[in-house]
Amino acid sequence: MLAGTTQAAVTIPTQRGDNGRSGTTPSETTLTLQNVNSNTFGLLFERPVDGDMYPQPLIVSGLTIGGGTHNVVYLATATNNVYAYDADNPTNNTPYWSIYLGTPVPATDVDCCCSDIARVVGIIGTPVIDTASSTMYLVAKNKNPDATYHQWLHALDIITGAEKFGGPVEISSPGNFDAKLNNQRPGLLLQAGTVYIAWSSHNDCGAYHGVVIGYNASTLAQTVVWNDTPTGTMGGIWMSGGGLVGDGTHIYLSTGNGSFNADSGGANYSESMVGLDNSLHVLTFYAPRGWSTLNGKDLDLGGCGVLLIPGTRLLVTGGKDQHLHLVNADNMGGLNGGLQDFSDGSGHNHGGPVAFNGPAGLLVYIQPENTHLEAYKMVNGLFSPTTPYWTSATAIPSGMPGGQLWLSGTGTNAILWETIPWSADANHQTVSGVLRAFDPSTGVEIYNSYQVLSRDDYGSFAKNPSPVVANGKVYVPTFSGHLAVYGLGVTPPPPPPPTPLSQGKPASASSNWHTEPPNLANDGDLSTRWSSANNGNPQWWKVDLGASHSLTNTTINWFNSSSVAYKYIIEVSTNDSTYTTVVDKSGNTSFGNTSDNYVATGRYQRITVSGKSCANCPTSIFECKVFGN
Ligand SMILES: [Ca+2]
Repeated sequence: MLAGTTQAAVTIPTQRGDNGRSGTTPSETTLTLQNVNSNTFGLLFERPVDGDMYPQPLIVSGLTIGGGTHNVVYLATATNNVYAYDADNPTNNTPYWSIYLGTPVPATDVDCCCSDIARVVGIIGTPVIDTASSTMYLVAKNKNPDATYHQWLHALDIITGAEKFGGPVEISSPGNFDAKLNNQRPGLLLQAGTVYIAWSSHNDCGAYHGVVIGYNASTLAQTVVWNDTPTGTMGGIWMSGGGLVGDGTHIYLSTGNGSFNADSGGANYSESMVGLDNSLHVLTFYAPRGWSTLNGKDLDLGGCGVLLIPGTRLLVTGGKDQHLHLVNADNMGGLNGGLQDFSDGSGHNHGGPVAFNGPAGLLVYIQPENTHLEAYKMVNGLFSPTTPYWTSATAIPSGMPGGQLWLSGTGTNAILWETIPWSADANHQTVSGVLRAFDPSTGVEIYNSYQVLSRDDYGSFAKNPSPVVANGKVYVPTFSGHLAVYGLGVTPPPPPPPTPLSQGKPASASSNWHTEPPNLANDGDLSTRWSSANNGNPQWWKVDLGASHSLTNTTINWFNSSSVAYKYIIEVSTNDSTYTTVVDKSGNTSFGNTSDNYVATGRYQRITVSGKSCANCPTSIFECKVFGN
């Protein structure tokens, strides 16, 4: 913490910060709309990791660890590595502890149609931390030397990394769960002393089921299992890594394509939102209008994170159907039920929505793929209207997955953060990513990591996890082998090079080749040039600066400068009639571009070439740049 700050230390123990999956840090006061800009905010430091960060970073503040009191950031990767790093000290690049949880599964072992997870499948879902018992729960997927596949629930001491409670325990539920086919994608939920874990599949490979299994957080004993397609198939619980939603006594989730007969009393809940009690009994469900059409086109409802809008009993999610879906958590309404279902763009929704009750009222933000970041206003528990309150003008990439959001601060100090691919489609490949920050009331971008790319680039976009804001810093997971940490106090970027006084001003010459007129020597383009009409000497080129200036330097990019020495003088005039020589290089025998300093005042400048080391070549200049005030 910086001296003088009074901000309470923030802990982020679970995916999106809390069991409602709000994705917000309301207590953040260090980062403001005024100081988050590329002059003061940028990349502070990185923490190395082995593997791609599908899980979101977690933060525990004020921990007694490493011989002191520290804020710690916990990182997990698809290679089954877990790290506990200092969250603040830029130079402390040695983790307090790290642990390797065994050989992950090659992605090609479990994919059956196309690449989804980039390289290997180890830890994918975001772990959950119980700060009361100092325990982190996570699921690792392994391939053994005998080519068998396994998944294990680990309970790690967050101070030491040691296994706790007799763990790890191997996950098993015959008929419901398959260690190879099932993909532990959603963030884990810790609620009522139980760790709830959900699974989808890899692509739609094999005869899998969507499944939720609960384990006693103190004994790691399996306590409850819910199969969402017990008499059918599929119904994967993906949520693009979004966590199972909990309110203390209920669990909410969404499912992908597969079997469905819940509307006729059956027990199959594909392509639905489902509310369960803590014993995993279904209490309520929602299946969208046009269910069978969506299902037939692989337009899963369950491909997006689910948000319990803070202060309400409303759940909102997006679908691959390019719609937002709003339901009452206590009575979702069954097939064709729900409160609202309307188009929110031209692509799938993946990263879940974030809500903010600020100066503009209650807004819900989402960035679907192929669609600009947008905000929808809620009035009296409904989206009103169902068209965006604002749509950001910031450019978007083409293709998956859209953006992953987080909101920090309150009132007029709130900032909406986003990670998103810079320009390419991250569906089946790893691509460059950008961190962006917006004014949540207007959608105006205030910062992005490409503004000073040499300082702020984080590398490859991490698919699934959102950035996390805690204690004045922004933690950005990547697929580039590190966590990137952003904050205040960076070195400002160097000022842009001055524009020459001469650029674009009227130019003339003693002669010119018909396709290479004088203005091509001061058009700001190093690929175009003025050339004399023939090889004879002398030749001159002249520019009218438009007004008298104090002049300090002339830099010339000569044609064929690496093999031709130009003999020249530079003259300055106030009236285009009387010229004074300010640089005399009439004896020059050196190759290369030239940069000459001098002190002079004038409106006109003339370069006269009296000779060249090459007899049979023209006088030609790519760019002549005159600098001054
Ligand atoms: Ca040029």
